Parts: sequence; C-alpha cells; structure tokens
Amino acid sequence: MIRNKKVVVVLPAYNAEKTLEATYSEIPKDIVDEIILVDDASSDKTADMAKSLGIKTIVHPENKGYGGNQKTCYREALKLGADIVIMLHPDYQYTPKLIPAMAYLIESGEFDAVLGSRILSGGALRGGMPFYKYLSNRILTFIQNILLGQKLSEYHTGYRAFRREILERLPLEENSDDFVFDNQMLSQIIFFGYKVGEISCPAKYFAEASSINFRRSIKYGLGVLLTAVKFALQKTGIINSPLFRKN
Ligand SMILES: Nc1nc2c(ncn2[C@@H]2O[C@H](COP(=O)(O)OP(=O)(O)O)[C@@H](O)[C@H]2O)c(=O)[nH]1
Ligand SMILES: [Mg+2]
Repeated sequence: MIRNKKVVVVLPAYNAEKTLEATYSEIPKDIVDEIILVDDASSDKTADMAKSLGIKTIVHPENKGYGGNQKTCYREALKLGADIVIMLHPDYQYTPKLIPAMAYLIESGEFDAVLGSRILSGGALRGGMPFYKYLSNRILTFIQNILLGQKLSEYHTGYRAFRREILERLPLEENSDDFVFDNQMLSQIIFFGYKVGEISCPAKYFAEASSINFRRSIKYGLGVLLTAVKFALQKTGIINSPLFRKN
C-alpha cells in the first residue's frame, strides 16, 4: 500500500523455476500488497515453486504466449482491486528493488505509466545485452519516437508500471498474444494521451533470463514497425484500427 493505493506485482512466467525465488526475495513486501504469477504452461516446476513461495498462482492449461499471459495478469490484478500494477519478469533480469521508485511515480499523479529503461545510464550493455539486440533497440526506438512523436529512451523494456485506469481503458484484448503485445500496449498508452515516465534500470543477461533468439527477435521487430505505422495512420485518420479504440 502506498497512501491507500493497492500495489500489485504481476509476474508473467514461462519456465522461471530457477530464477523465481531470487526475483521474489527482492520484491519489497512492505509496499507490495499482492503478487500474482501466471504460469503459461511451463515445462518446468514454475507453478509449484510459486505456490511454495505463497504467491497467488494461475496456470494456463495451454501455452498462450507472452501477450496472452499478460492479458491474464492484468485481468487478475484488476479483480484484486489493484490501483498500481507493476509487471516484472520472473527471470531475474530486472531488479525488483526499483518497484517502489516506479510505484511512487504513478502515485504522485504525474505519470500513468512508468518504464524501467535499460538504455538510460547504459544498463543494457553493462548488463550484457547482445549487441544486435542493443542496436535493434536503438534503431526501432529512433523510428518509433518519430512516428509516435515521443522522446522515450526505449520501447522494449519488460519492466513497467501502470495506473489502474490504463488497464481498464486500453483495448488489451485486441492485442497480440505474442511478444509484440508489450509494444502495442505502449503505443495505445501514448495514443490515448497518457503520461509515460522513465527511470533508469540495470538489466542482467544470462541463459535463464534471455531465451528469445534471432528469428523471434526479427518477428518482434517487424511487429513493432507495423504497430508504429498503424499508430501514425490512425493519428492521421487514414485507418480505423480496433487497436486504438478505447474501452
Ligand atoms: N507466456 C510466455 N512467455 C514467454 C515465452 N517465452 C518467453 N517468455 C517470457 O517472456 C519474457 C521475455 O522473454 P526473454 O526470453 O526473457 O527475453 P529477453 O530477456 O528479451 O531476451 C520472459 O519473462 C519469459 O518468461 C512463451 O512462450 N510464453
Ligand atoms: Mg528476459
């Protein structure tokens, strides 16, 4: 709770058995009221591990993908009456210690969404992000900033905080069930005029924290470009995509 606002952390999990405990142990329990893990039909013991740690655990009977996983995360967080929701990967890539910093930025009323940026202050390369991912991130971010009219340091972090209203208003069910979900969501947030803040965040790259290969990265990159183009076309009234229709 911060100033009577309920803080909920959601963990979209897929084969996170080895890293979940480390992630969980660093979540600041003094301000976090509830932790929800959605297990996307992992082949390891992610769900058992989560339950043994006392985390509220929901298991998808079938693999839905990273976006499908987040749809469940946000639905459940709203059901629990969350005012501030922080999405954190349970792969121990981002430090949970920054949850209060992100939550307080939302609580201040100045921001509706907050991103933990690995680009600000060089967290990505120092943490060992593969150079091709870094370069793609910079190029995609450059193009997105132009098409979306923003000045963000990156659009691709998996560490994000949201005000409740965002989760209620965005047409999240229209989004992809795959990795591009994140990017569609952020584009919707900007399209609807919500205020986005950023904080600098270190990130660690090791085998368990990074499974997306080159091919999936290419697919993601193309999805990102398509989303940015749709945004620009919608802004100018050339298309009317369900992606940008408010609930
Ligand atoms: N639901 C779901 N999540 C996945 C899948 N593959 C990866 N993830 C999750 O997506 C997030 C990002 O993937 P990750 O491999 O860490 O990407 P990277 O850190 O950007 O290289 C992690 O939290 C993974 O647990 C999948 O098939 N389904
Ligand atoms: Mg990762």
